[in-house]
Amino acid sequence: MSSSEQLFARAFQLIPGGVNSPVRAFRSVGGAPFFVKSAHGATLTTADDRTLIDFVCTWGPAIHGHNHPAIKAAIAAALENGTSFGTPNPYEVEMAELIVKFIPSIKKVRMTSSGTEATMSAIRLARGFTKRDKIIKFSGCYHGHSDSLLIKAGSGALTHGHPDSAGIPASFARETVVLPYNDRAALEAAFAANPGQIACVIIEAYCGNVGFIMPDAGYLAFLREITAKHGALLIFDEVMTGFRIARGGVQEREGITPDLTCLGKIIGGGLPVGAFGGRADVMDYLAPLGPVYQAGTLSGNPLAMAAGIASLRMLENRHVYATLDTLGSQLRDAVVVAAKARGIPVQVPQCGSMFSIFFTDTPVRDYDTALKGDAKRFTKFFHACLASGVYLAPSAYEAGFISTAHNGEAIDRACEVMADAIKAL
Ligand code: KE4
Repeated sequence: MSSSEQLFARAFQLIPGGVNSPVRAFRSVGGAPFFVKSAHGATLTTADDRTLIDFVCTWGPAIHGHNHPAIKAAIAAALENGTSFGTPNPYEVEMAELIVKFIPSIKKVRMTSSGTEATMSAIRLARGFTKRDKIIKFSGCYHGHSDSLLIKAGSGALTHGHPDSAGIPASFARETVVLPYNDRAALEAAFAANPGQIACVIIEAYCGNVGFIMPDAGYLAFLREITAKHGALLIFDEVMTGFRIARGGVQEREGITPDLTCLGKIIGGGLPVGAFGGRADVMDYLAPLGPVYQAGTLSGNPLAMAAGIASLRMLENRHVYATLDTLGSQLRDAVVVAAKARGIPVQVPQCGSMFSIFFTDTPVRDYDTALKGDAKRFTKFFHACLASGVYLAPSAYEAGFISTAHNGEAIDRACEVMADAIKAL
């Protein structure tokens, strides 16, 4: 078996940057990525036969740990009947029934093959339903890589967006208003400046793509109120937080009812899946019933549905979330205590099995304060943990994830490693 170094050299010749998704390239923390040949429970085994305790959990899906026997068995059973039919299949119905049961705001749901497709489709649906073109998103929130959503304002609250990515026409950027997260005045000003023009507001209600940031008390309720007042749809992007923060996602924990919700990750059990759903009157605007077109060759794929159903079935018992919160608190406390003893400023926002570590004494509440974190110190911390067998997201601006498989030895060992890494900073 080739080593990670040999594999990366070959990959680099044929795949841009040697990776199929940029964040995997270690560009923001330096060094070369390792290749993984297998994953079980809380650990990854690399092509170099290193065993790592994994806090990326394939960016969220592996809430039960990697290669869970129940998910494996479900995929194997479905595989006996074929891999893809291109027709409706029984698994899709069961998946839809589970999603609707777990997230009451979702009355109808459409499956996709990625979170990007889910948010892109939800935006198009909101524009079709409201017959308005502008959308509001928040700096620091990531909703996948569709053109309307890869937009970030310059400074200021009411700036017309400037594309973060090359290749996005300025005409697209003009339709996306980017606001600071946790800023009520910015929201009020944006709606006042664009009367009757905002189709929707899309938000990661708990941000997981700028590190982990939670909203100020009352902010989400304010957002729900102002969108309803102005006839704009409220879209919760719960691709990351759905079934993770709570069985019903952030909306269950916060008691907010969005008009549409985007899902992904956990509902695929590790296979490619996304979904979007919500109010029936809005969802019925989708083809073949309505004028908003949306489609996908592998949407509702039987293997992916079987894996996702097995994953969701293991979440029916809500006690899972108490376990995940205990694990998250244990990790947070280990880092905070070590940093205090070392006299290092640190913020460790954590809710259940999502967390991040910012090296700053400023409470992190939005993109600007997140950037105040000492990225150099994070990089040193990241590599010290990795050298001792603990793998964190290779970026200071991502969330960490914990699975039920971390319970016991893995979390205890990880806490030791992280505390030692802090002490060595
Ligand atoms: P995908 O298209 O990657 O399945 O989902 C896009 C997406 C949408 N919404 C939220 C809140 C998300 O977090 C994501 C994807 N998350 C990243 C992690 N920061 C995926 C990892 C990657 O890009 O490789």
